[in-house]
Amino acid sequence: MKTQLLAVTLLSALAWSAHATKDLPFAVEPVTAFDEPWAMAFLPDDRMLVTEKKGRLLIVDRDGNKRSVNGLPDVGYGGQGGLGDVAVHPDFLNNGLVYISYVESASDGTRGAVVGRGKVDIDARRPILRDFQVIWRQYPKMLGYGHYGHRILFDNQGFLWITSGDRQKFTPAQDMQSNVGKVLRLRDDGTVPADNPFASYRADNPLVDNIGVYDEIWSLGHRNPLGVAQDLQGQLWVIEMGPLDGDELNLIHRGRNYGYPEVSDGKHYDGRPIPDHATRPEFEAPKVSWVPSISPAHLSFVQGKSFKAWRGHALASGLRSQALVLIGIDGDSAEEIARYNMNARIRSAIEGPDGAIWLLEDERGNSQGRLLKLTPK
Ligand SMILES: [Ca+2]
Repeated sequence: MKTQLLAVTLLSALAWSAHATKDLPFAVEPVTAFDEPWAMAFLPDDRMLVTEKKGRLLIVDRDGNKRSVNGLPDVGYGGQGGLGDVAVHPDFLNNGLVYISYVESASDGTRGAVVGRGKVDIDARRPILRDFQVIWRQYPKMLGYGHYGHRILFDNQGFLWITSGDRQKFTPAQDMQSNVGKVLRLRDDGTVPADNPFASYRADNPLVDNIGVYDEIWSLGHRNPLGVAQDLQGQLWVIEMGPLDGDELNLIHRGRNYGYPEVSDGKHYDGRPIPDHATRPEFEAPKVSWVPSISPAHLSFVQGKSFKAWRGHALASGLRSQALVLIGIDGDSAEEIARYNMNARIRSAIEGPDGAIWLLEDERGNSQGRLLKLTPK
């Protein structure tokens, strides 16, 4: 009886899987799986680094073989927090530098995201994160377990970008005495470039000089920005999780205010309305806003090595929408052009050096999140 039930379950699972993928314009190959995966980044040799929220960093080859990197800092795991993003320094082949973001807990129970960097010899028999140092902290630390943001990106000029979520506290996104609810631009060692929009603002205001965060800010008024990527023209885009509906794709301009929590095309979870973006033209409006929401968890752009028709398009990973969302970019405008149902919450989607598109699923219930390899049919 048990065997029969198992056989039926397996057959229906296979049938479901065939049904789920037959209409997709790409083949889907599961490669391996992880415990609460959050982010991935490619290494120069087409291996990748993958983070798991509970605090593991893994080196993964194309066949899905994994090796754990030792020596990671303690992470404040819980809610939306834990180990977060991972990025590889543009000069990794010479300096071996790997950047991670994670949640740091203070003794009084407050938390905040931090970004740190260390060196990894990825070919060592037992890889270790060495000379680790924290180079950035969310300020101030706050109570609560959500909206850390903490995506990190190196742009094509070598600047380090950090997205910092509003920690579910709303108003700090407009508060220039905090780096919460902002998009930040730093050098690779965490110092502030002199041409940041508010760098001189700090210098001109000795009373606030000890705060030390104004100068990091590139743009403000963000809610929970979970994706940051540069398009093929070099423009910077940020995708952010809106409140109840109202997710946004924003083209990021120097020193601009993106409006949260003063405006949003969504509404608060308790039903309170928020004025739409259109009512306050002084705030930068999103290029795409999603009502209902897609719950975007990540953003990347496609070079089109294998997926040639997608060249220049953006990929947004959907959690609640369980979708891979394809977004067309035309100059400074954008629109959703396709949505592929993946039947799983998608954490991340990145085109690899091989031209395949790699998807990282979120964990689902007790199952692990899979790494999927997408190739054109
Ligand atoms: Ca906005």
